[in-house]
Amino acid sequence: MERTFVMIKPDGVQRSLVGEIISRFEKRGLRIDALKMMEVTEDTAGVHYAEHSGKDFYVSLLDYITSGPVVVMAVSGHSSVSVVRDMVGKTDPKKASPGTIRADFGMDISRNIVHASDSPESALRELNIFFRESDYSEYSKPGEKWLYP
Ligand code: FUP
Repeated sequence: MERTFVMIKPDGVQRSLVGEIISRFEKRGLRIDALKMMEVTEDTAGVHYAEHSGKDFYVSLLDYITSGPVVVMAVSGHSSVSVVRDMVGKTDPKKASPGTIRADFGMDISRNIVHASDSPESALRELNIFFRESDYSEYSKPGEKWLYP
């Protein structure tokens, strides 16, 4: 099992897409291990998006991510990092494949609805920014053995 980090960004929350997005992961057979709604502080946003510091879109990216509540979650399953990235789609919704979250619900790279970690290393780093060990729940899902023999 692998765990990845997902954030439904402020536009996803404001457009009432929280249930739709979580539902896609659940129906795929992934497991939600931790989940919360929160507001991201400027400091936390800076840590999360440190790799983009100095880029031309950095300031507006931080403004956007701190502009309203987000929903953060830990999503687990076999190869969950790449499976979830594939479900989320390319960074620019205009270039994302139909059927992905970003393509199905967006058109604007600066309002691309959802974030998902791009590697197992990023997943670990990002999960540690938003969650502590006691936030995670462990449970098995009926059908899990069938989904992951
Ligand atoms: P992703 O991993 O797909 O979320 O994409 P990046 O880490 O490259 O970018 C993080 C966020 O910065 C994107 F979700 C949207 C924003 N961004 C822009 O606004 N403009 C750009 O040219 C690139 C990224």
